[in-house]
Amino acid sequence: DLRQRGVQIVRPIIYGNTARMLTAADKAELKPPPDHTHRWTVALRSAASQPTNGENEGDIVGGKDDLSYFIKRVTFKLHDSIPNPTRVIDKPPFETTATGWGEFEIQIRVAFTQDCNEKPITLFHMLKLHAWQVVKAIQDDPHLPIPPPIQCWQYDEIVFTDPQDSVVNNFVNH
Ligand code: SLL
Repeated sequence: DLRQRGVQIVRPIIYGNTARMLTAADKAELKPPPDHTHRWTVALRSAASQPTNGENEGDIVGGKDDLSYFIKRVTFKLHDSIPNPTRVIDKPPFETTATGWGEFEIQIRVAFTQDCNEKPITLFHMLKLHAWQVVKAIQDDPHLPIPPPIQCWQYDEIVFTDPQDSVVNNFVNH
């Protein structure tokens, strides 16, 4: 139970969502309820390395760095209207996908590996589906093409103060 006094470990993360409007092909493939308008993914990722610009659909925004050397589990608590609203993710990628129509706050609980001996943290992300200026333009002109996918991310840092002595080395190479 030894801790390294005066040491701080800082790991940059991003959390947030991508979303896009359902296309005719999505509707054929996924057969969502008729009131569903969007398909979205909420995720927690490293912000440490090799970011992509998220320009292409399916791009992973944020680093490709694997957070599982200190994160044991990420639990996404979705709106109760969504099937299976508590999504427990035990290995990377720490993300979950759904279709729906509405925006709501998602609770993201991050549990660390046991050897870190740190309390879980909770992050909150407001799911974003609609780029309002684009929605307005489509209302005004229904012939406009489908709007581009949305990227809505928040940067943050996970900080361990006086970390457990036995885990400090795990962080050196990341
Ligand atoms: C509210 N913002 O405050 C709304 C909630 C809930 C969105 C939005 C349901 C998807 C499904 C869905 O999109 N819920 O039926 O699977 O009440």
